Amino acid sequence: MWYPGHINKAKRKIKEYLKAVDTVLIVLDARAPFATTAFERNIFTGKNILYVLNKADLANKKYTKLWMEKIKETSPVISFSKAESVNKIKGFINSHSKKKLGETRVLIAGVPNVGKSTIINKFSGRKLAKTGMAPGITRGLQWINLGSVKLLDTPGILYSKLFNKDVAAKLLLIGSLPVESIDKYDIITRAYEIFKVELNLDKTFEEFLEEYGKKRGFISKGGNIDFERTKNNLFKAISEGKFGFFTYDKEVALWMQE
Ligand SMILES: Nc1nc2c(ncn2[C@@H]2O[C@H](COP(=O)(O)OP(=O)(O)O)[C@@H](O)[C@H]2O)c(=O)[nH]1
Ligand SMILES: [Mg+2]
Repeated sequence: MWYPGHINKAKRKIKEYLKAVDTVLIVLDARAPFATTAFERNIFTGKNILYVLNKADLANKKYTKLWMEKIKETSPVISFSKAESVNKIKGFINSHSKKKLGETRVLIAGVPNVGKSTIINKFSGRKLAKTGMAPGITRGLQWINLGSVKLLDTPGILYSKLFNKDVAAKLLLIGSLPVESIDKYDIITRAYEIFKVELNLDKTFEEFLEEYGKKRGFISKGGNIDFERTKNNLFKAISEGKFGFFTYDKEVALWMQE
């Protein structure tokens, strides 16, 4: 399973910086709020934890509402998407944090690609943090100063071993795990099984790929479909919502925030 060294480094750095913050803004993907908690949340124990259900524009609204209600039972949460005004998050942080010496220091955390850097950039109004489709694009740690709020962007974190196949498959569907990095074929086929329910498909993965690759002209020299290219293009399209807006985590009962 994909686990670059920089994620280990990110965890060490986060632990170091945690001493300087009181509030942690955990960014989850609204399409998979449970799968996007696949990291050691106990490193944040004792901190004021706030949740953002991000990319709500790509999720099924009915489930976002259910997840909001569930998470609210234990922690403050808001839903968000990059099309909205960041004042929503500013207000949320201000109403749920205690200022120390006149300022609130907030660390933003989450698995790769949930939109942490995009939020930071909206906050600053400038393009400071690098954003992008490639998970792991945020490497170093940087503070963004905004009057009384100081924000720290961090690189994505994940469990070093994703034992749960469903979690890995959902992280693949939302683009938090790059498909190129997945060496276990059963995770890819599991992702397709989860995805096909949303579209009511009865095709096998191979049939679907064949059709998708042909339609886009991804043909290799021998005349067969270019499997790698088709697979990579397909999972990128799914994660960007090209097939529709789906919530893959439907069981809110999975939420057990201590
Ligand atoms: N549709 C949609 N895309 C988003 C949203 N937030 C971020 N993105 C996209 O998701 C990708 C990853 O964002 P980034 O901020 O780099 O994620 P990070 O790895 O958590 O820092 C980028 O292509 C963003 O444009 C959102 O609310 N909606
Ligand atoms: Mg980032």
